[in-house]
Amino acid sequence: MKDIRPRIRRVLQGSDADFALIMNTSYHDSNFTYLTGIYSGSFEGSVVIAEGESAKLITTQLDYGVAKDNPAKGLEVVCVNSRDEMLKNLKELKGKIVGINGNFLPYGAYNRLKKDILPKKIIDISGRFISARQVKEWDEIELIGIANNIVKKALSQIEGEFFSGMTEKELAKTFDSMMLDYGASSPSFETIVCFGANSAVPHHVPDNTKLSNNSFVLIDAGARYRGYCSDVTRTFIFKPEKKGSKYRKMLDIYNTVDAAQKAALERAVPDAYADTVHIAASDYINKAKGGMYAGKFTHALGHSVGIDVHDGPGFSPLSHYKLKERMVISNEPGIYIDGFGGVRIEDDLLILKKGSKYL
Ligand SMILES: [Mn+2]
Repeated sequence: MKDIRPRIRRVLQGSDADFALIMNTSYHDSNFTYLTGIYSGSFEGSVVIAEGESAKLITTQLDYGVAKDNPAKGLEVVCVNSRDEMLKNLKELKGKIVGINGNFLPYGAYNRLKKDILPKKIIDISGRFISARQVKEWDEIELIGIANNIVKKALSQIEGEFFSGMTEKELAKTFDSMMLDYGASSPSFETIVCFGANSAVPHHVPDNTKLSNNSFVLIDAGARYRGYCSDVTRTFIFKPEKKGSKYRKMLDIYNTVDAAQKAALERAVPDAYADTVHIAASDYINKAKGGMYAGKFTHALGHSVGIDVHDGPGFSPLSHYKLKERMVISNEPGIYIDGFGGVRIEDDLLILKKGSKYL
């Protein structure tokens, strides 16, 4: 059985809040998943309140069954039949300071909540959630690992599905169904497939571009497994013309990105500052080949991966925090040449007690 108590402890330790309150609207706050361990159901309008070492989930008939089917150590489930009953539960809370996730709760819902729980004071503890979630529990890492195995298995076999003239949309569809076959509950985000020059656009949306010989195929995808995500990118060269200059250029870009990813990996160790990992990759790219690719790595090197694909802080020039064991951060350098194409290689990195490894 899942144990949510360490998560609650991590969120509340050192916080001014007496308890944490996460309220879903028609949207779902991923901190709700974090505090309950429940990754299915909609739980629209449901509330979870975490205090001390335990959490109380207040929900309705609609999702009560799902909640009952997903018991967790430290979690109590209460079913209410009306808004009045919900309010009664909120009013019974003893503490004076309520911590909410200000990054999620819309202004209207916040105002209603404020009235409902008067005279309690509301503070924003979104930062507590971000830092708590940045260091994963081992059971979370296991699920991110499975989500990684699924996407990597599909990526290792996808080349067999390539054919001249197919569209990016067709390949994306094939890829998604492979991930589902291998156990994903869904893609963790909309699969990115880029052919040829489209690979120079980091967040290109798959369209009807047709696959032609001697061109890049970039696939950036992830699987969701029991609420946890993976995010992996591979760049292939379809039917290369190995003697041509275009191929040599593509290969050179690829090898430069690959080496940059390895340079970053070497720096990703406990107690290193996160920005130094980004800088290792960007310096490598900027200096390679006498500066031929300077300025062509145009985004941050990585982001945390967890319940959300973009789960929190990662590797960027501004991320001046120390890496800790059990953080999971993507390592995804890229080089993008407008009108020609680009390469990105991405793996999800787990920081270990010593060093780090790819999931
Ligand atoms: Mn990513």
